[in-house]
Amino acid sequence: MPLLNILRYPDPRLHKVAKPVTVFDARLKQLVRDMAETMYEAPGVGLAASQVDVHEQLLVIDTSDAQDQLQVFINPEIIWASAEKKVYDEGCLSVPGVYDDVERPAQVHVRALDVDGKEFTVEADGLLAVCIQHEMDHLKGKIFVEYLSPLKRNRIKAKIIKEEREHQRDKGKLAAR
Ligand code: GNR
Ligand code: NI
Repeated sequence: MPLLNILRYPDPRLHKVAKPVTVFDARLKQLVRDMAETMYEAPGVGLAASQVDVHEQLLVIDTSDAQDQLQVFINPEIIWASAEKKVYDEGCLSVPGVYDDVERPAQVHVRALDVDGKEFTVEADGLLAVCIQHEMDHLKGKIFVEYLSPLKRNRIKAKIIKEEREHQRDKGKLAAR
């Protein structure tokens, strides 16, 4: 049951740019299993390798209600995006407790490889389209709060730093007992 540690904003490692996957071996399959388990446990509808400090172009998504339709995208590319945009109230496992509106293309066509290195394409809309774009941003080192105004982003950073300080203080109290 190896759950991977999810990096939290503003960790600078979240801004690393992921490299393409070139080797499709047992290690890759194990990483996919661990990332899927981590995503389901969180729980989240997607997870990018960058969030677990693995800087390779790999993401897992499951937007199904029953959480039984895992989709794996390796070296994903957006080959078409609609002119039509949609706003979605996004959240991120790396920015817990923060939700805000982000505008993105409503539909995208994505080309990617599966765990065996076989190419496929997906035509996505709705939450899946949002999620694919959100996860692909992670691979480029981009976090959804970077779409928000500097004012909002600074408020989010201040809130996270305050929460972290309180967390550390509570841990200290426990240790002193
Ligand atoms: O679990 C998640 N939910 C979500 C909701 C709206 C828009 C995007 C997402 S992705 C997020 C998981 C995550 O942080 N993936 O990187
Ligand atoms: Ni995210």
